[in-house]
Amino acid sequence: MYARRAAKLKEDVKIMLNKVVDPLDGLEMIDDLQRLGVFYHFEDEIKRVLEGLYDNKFDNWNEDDLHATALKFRLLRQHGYDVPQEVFKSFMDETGHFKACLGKDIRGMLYLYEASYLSFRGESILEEARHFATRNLEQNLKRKDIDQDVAVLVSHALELPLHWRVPRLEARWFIDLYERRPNMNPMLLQLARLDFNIVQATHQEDLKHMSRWWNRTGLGKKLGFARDRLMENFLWTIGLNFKPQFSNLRRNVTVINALITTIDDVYDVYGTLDELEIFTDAVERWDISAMEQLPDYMKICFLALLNSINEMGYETLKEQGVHIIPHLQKSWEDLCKCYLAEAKWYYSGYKPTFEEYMKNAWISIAAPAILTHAYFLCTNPITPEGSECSKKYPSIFQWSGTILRLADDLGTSPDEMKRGDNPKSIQCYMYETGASEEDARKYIKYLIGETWKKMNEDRFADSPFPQTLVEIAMNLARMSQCMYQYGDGHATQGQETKDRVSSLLINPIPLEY
Ligand code: LA6
Ligand code: MN
Ligand code: MN
Ligand code: MN
Ligand code: MN
Repeated sequence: MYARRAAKLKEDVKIMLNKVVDPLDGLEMIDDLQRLGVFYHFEDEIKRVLEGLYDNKFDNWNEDDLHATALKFRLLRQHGYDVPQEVFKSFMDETGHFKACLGKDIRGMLYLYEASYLSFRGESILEEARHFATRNLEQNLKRKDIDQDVAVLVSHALELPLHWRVPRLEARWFIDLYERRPNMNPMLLQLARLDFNIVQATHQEDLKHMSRWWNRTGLGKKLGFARDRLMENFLWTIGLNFKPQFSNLRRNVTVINALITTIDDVYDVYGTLDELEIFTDAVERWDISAMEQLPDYMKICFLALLNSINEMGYETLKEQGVHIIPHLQKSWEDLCKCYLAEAKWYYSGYKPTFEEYMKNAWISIAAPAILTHAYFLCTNPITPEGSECSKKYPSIFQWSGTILRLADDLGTSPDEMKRGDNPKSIQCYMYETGASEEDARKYIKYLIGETWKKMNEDRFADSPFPQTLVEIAMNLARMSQCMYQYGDGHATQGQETKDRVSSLLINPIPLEY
């Protein structure tokens, strides 16, 4: 019944989208569809609307409407249209600052703020826009007479901009807010709620399957020192790609995440340096005969890795006739070598420079391993150019890994330093510059922002990757900013993660019939 109802609503929304005349109406509808999490049903229609707008070039942009200009800029850039930052020039005075009178328009400020996060390096107008809008929104939030629904939107935006937010989590949050909006479209609201629940049922199937798999491996029970975090490992995959047709990707990435979380603990928490050398060597050889030399607890871990990854390779060989195991293996070898380097730093008390640390750390956080596997799991046909991603990781893997690493260090390094671990980005920066921890943290957050700009630029570079993979790379960065927003959401089993699991995976949205 739900599926039939949703199908009908989808048709109605398509008709509505195709009838849009006023460009601003079209843009707002797209913005809502995205935030409500139902955009993926309307990719062709959205493209058509944006294409029509882009053909207008930049001369007849609505020069006195900040909200409209900012929205148009943000959506076009998000979808890969080359729009210059200069479209905001008409809102600035001769001194190169945004006109003070704009500050009265909170909605305009909010949209300018969100648009500024689509920036590239060195775009000074957008940099100025970000400062101006942030300052202004912070001040507005302090006003007693501010509209409560606006206040909720503004503080949500200031906490994390839309461009950095995980689409599925944002959808769950926005659906409730949208319901209260005076001019909301009941058809969109209904579709969003129904679709959320229908997709959630698919996620529950994925989770059941993966939970059985994890229990069958016995790793959680056998390796008492390692994090037993199937739910969290699965939650990441919802962040990376929630679309119902990507179950296979989510299931396999859950396996990868579980192996990463376990093996990371082997290196950081339990293994002796000698054992770690042997394990690294075994992963390099990728052969059953390497089992002989491993201690028992590593045998089960190594065989789980070998079997799981080879099985993924088997599926691809069967489906596409392509032999990908050497590529997958390479990413594990790189990962383990970087783990080993950190273990050596730790045991020798070595303090790398910040740069030396980061060269290793964007790989040791496993982003290249995750994204390499994701490439082979979401691409058909796999191409020779794309397969090169394991030989030389593309820059988008590096930006994604850099953000994941920095966000992880912000959230996990306090506990890691207490337990004993190699110095992380914060500590390396402090040793090298003499900065306080507070300043080091500020610097790391600044770097996350700068790295996002590079990621934004990469959207416009030639790439052998499907859009799905580019989205996954960005979503990995987004998910890390969410998981480590209040500390270590991956490991500590705190309330934030529990709430996210409940709202995304357990509780459906109540429907009125
Ligand atoms: C990192 O933990 C870890 F296990 C993660 C889950 C982060 C990214 C990997 C995924 C998505 P920890 P370290 C599975 O903070 O030792 O221990 O590199 O990583 O800092
Ligand atoms: Mn660790
Ligand atoms: Mn580690
Ligand atoms: Mn370590
Ligand atoms: Mn960490």
